[in-house]
Amino acid sequence: MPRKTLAEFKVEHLQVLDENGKLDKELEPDLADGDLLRLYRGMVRARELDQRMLKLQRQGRIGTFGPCTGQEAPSTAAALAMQDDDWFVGAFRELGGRLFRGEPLTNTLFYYNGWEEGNVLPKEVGRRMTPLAVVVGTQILHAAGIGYALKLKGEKAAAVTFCGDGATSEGDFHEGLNFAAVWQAPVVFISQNNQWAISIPREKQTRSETIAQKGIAYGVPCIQVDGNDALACYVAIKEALERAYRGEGPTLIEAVTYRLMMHTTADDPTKYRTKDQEDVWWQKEPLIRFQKYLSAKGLWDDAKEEALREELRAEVDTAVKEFEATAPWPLDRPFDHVFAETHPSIEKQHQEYLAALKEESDA
Ligand SMILES: Cc1ncc(C[n+]2csc(CCOP(=O)(O)OP(=O)(O)O)c2C)c(N)n1
Ligand SMILES: [Mg+2]
Repeated sequence: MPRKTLAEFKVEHLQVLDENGKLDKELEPDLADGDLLRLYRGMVRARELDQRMLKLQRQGRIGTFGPCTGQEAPSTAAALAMQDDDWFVGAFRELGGRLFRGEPLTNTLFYYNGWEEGNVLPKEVGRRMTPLAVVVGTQILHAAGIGYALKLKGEKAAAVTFCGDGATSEGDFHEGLNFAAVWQAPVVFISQNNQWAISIPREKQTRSETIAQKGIAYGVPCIQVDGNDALACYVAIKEALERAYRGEGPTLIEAVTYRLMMHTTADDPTKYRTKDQEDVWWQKEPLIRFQKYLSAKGLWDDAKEEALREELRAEVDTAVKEFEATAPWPLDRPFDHVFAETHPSIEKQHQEYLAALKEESDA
């Protein structure tokens, strides 16, 4: 008997605003001018803090961090599309979204200076935002579990989680997608495909033509968007959220973007990629095209741009001053947070650590 085709699949790509700022009017989301301006401001705010942190790190004033420059669109658009009751479950390259959800700049600075206290957010902000997840892929499982819990509780809310392209090769990604699909949990999975997992280019890391298609195996609706196009990100995320609120389960969104900076400040990308490669992506970065779009709508001009940049730089300056004026937390503070109650073996290690610190300072 003849072989039969059982199923055929397709993966859609969505772009609303191309790299020159040209709009596809048919696909333009129905956003109020105020929301468009908030979205732009959110992305520029992340860029300003990111670039300032890079200088601070080079001056030895903060520790290692992973810059988000060039990747502002997906998480900021997500934060705009989300309701307060949705959970923001990020990895470590979602500065735009975190700040948009209300994370104070000083918290970011504390965290990247090695103080876990940076993750202690004001109550309303931290209520539905998980701490940064540096262990690649773990947050995907947290989001799947949170989505499951939201469904059990009958809440009309979703978990929105982010991961890199490299993270999609972790077991956690596949378990998270499968779990959320089986339970039809309200989860929006966003993979920021920035083309690199440290020094490994995407082509060497997966044979899949797209990251989006990885959803198909699990029965998860999927789409690829231009991740440097904040409008495309917004449209896809909003659709995914609506699907989740309707009880129709998870969605996987691949946001195609580029890591314009180093992996972290401990990395040197000149060892594995060329400036020409980077320049191609600088032409496609997300802020300039959005600025062109706002200008074409009569919402933006050079004077507004200058005023915004000045205002944000002042805000960052103030945050840096406040951060540097804060007395450091005691070095043994992490021991207080391992368990809610004291534990003999942790206490033993605590005492050893205090003794080692004393020895070091006496030396
Ligand atoms: C489980 C685990 N393995 C390895 C690492 C070291 N590591 C940190 S980031 C990273 C690459 C992540 O690449 P990707 O998921 O594409 O995210 P990106 O850094 O590009 O945003 C690796 C291997 C880690 N933090 N956690
Ligand atoms: Mg990556």
